[in-house]
Amino acid sequence: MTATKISYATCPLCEATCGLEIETRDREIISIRGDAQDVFSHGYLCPKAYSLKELHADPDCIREPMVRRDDQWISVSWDDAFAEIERGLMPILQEHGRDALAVYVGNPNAHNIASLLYLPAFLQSAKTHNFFSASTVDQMPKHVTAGLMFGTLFSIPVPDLERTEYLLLLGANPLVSNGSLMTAPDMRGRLRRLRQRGGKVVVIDPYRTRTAQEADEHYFIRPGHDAHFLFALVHTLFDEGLVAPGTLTEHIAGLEQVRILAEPFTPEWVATTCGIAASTIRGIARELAAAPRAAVYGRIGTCTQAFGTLSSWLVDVLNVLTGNLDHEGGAMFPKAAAGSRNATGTPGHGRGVRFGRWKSRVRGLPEIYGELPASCLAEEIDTPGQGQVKALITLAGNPALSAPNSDRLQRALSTLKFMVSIDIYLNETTRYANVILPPPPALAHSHYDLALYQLAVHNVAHYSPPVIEREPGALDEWELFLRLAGILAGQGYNANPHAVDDFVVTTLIQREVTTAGSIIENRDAGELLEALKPRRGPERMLDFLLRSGPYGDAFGRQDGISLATLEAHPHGVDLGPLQPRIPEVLRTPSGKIELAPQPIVEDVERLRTSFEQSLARGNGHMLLIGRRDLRSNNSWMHNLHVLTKGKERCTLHIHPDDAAQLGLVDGNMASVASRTGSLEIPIEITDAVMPGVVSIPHGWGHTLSRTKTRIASEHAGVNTNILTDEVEVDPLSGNAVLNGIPVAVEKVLTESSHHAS
Ligand SMILES: Nc1nc2c(c(=O)[nH]1)N[C@H]1C(S)=C(S)[C@@H](COP(=O)(O)OP(=O)(O)OC[C@H]3O[C@@H](n4cnc5c(=O)[nH]c(N)nc54)[C@H](O)[C@@H]3O)O[C@H]1N2
Ligand SMILES: Nc1nc2c(c(=O)[nH]1)N[C@H]1C(S)=C(S)[C@@H](COP(=O)(O)OP(=O)(O)OC[C@H]3O[C@@H](n4cnc5c(=O)[nH]c(N)nc54)[C@H](O)[C@@H]3O)O[C@H]1N2
Ligand code: SF4
Ligand SMILES: [Mo]
Repeated sequence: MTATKISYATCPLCEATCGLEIETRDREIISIRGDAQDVFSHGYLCPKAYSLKELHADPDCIREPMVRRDDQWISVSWDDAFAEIERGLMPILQEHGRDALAVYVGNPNAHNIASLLYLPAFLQSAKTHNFFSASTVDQMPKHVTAGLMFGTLFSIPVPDLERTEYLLLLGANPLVSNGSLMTAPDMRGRLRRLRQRGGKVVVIDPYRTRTAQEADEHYFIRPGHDAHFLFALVHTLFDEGLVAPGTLTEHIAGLEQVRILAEPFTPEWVATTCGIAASTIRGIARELAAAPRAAVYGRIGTCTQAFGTLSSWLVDVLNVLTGNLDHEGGAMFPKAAAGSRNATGTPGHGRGVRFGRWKSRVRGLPEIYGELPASCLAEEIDTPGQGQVKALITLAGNPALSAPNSDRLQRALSTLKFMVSIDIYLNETTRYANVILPPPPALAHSHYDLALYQLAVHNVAHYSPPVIEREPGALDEWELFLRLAGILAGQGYNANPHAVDDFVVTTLIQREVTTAGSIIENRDAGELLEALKPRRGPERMLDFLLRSGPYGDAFGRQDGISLATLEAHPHGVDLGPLQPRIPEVLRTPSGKIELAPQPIVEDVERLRTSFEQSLARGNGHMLLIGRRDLRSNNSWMHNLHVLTKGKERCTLHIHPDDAAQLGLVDGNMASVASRTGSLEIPIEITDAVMPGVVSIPHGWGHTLSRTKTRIASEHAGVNTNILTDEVEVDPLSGNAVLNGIPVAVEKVLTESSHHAS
């Protein structure tokens, strides 16, 4: 028997980036533990990490390329799969143009270095305007405000958790989600320490979450009313003379405009709709102003709603007005070792961001950072006319469950002429594909969190090589991307990915040496390319990004890091606590923090006039929200016994008062109906949810035919996105509204199956 081996790697499952210690024998995982020496997570793990072992051995996982012939899936060679894609896809593009292809990129790509590095090249070859991603069912409002206020899409301030003394959290449940746009392993430990040093945590959420239970104070808010509430805080700060941006003053533009915009939002007015008393609002504003180190943080509950961008903007406005932005213990800008646009080029100003360079064909919604809203995907497929989408490529995405109005989207997917998926499961989305390409298993490729370290509460860099050797003949994810790119670029199905890779890295180097202010400005590109040898693929790109990044060795010109440094530190490299970065971090054309960007200012009127509408009450106006569960991960970790065993979790949470009024009984079934559809679901009565609000988790509903996820179908649940409405978006970001959906709830008289078909 071969000896066992111990490896260290980063958990790829959520944004916390915990360090794993993994024992393997050949390609088998023997055990997974927290890496006690990890510089960031210090051994912390959540229950999901252990499930990587079962995931790795899941018999339902796709291991070979598959081609669908009618309703039969057959395994084929890689060459045959790519040839099939070329035969299926290219005639459609030749006949109908490039926009006939849509691309949808799902959440796991955010954790995948190959995707992050090679997606741009792939999209360049695809040459379609119809690019969609999970970002517009998630955090796009944060990218919009980051771009407009600070100049780049990832300039998102994060709470300096290690030093803050007052944390106001809205629409986030980091004790369950393990944090988002705030990379911080062990949120429970971090919040405990915050409180132990005398700090205070206040949670604003229509649900009394685990995070709320651990906080000092929790207030229910009516879903979708965060912008009202936050504006009332801003109003109070001005009203009571508490605005104190301190050293930020010389770096901000638009302060007076913010004051004028906040004028109508008195706490008394706002209290009538948001459900939080005026005295409480004033109290929170005063505490926020008085705390020496405070941070306001808003996450998905504040993004996936009709005022997502306004709410996200107001979060940062409050951090500025109280002088906490960019200050120790406030909301600070991480400085990532690689790939961060606010750490390259000339410090202090830049080109800023521009949106709406093209519009979606059917609804005319603007492009944001090259993307169109996922809420538009169905209509782009099912609305005939010039430019109609006829083919789709999904990359690690399950929009059939995760995007709004999934019934319509699923119907649309069934009409596609050709579809390709890179995925590990035959699931609700990939069942419509003609070809499925499997990536290597999670632990069989290298890992570096290019995106998430840009959001980390402590500056770290951690690279891990593959823990498990790839099966002979299996392709790495970057090779999949580049072979698809080769097909789309007209180079044929067997174009050599290595040649494309050389081209991609040369372009990258070329761009950096001609960037004013870069630490490798004016260097010889050919020489640098030579210096990266013999690396290739993501490792070569990463080495380049690290060496030309803010801690880089500038290819020998200075003391600094390279990929070799990270390879020598298997538990990660600690790059220190967050440091103040203003004005250097800014990339706005003015070189200022834009406190009142024009598009945002123009949207305030919509908020102001939304009051009447939001006063509607009663059944038909119950508001549906989502919830996350520690042992789940969006739609795709339900095929694992370790995570699904136990009591059913896909239930309707409803307040006892509402249940009594509607005659609902715990454990019985309720029907829930919205504009887009209806479903039946078991009732769970709990006063953790705000009266007038009901909650259903997303990512369930594994009842569909022609899928192959055996365990998931035994714990099927229902798909809440049958109820969410693709028509409702946050206009500035195009983000889907997935919380605060008006629904009617009724008891189901006959005891019927809760499995929606
Ligand atoms: N109602 C409601 N809807 C929501 C949300 C909500 O809160 N409420 N949340 C939204 C959010 S935040 C998000 S991010 C989206 C997620 O939306 P999606 O990204 O569309 O969905 P996921 O469930 O993350 O699906 C991931 C897909 O990738 C596959 N996969 C897993 N690992 C890998 C891998 O290593 N490589 C490849 N190639 N494939 C892999 C899985 O099989 C699955 O098909 O859902 C959104 N939908
Ligand atoms: N265990 C687990 N972890 C995950 C995931 C998972 O599915 N399961 N998904 C991952 C992904 S893709 C993401 S994006 C992150 C998300 O991470 P978080 O943002 O922390 O997500 P949630 O836990 O859904 O918390 C959102 C909270 O918003 C509340 N909420 C709903 N509507 C409103 C509203 O209008 N206003 C306010 N103030 N609150 C509202 C909900 O009640 C909920 O408590 O989690 C990641 N981590
Ligand atoms: S918290 Fe996230 S990164 Fe950490 S072990 Fe759990 S799933 Fe993995
Ligand atoms: Mo997400």
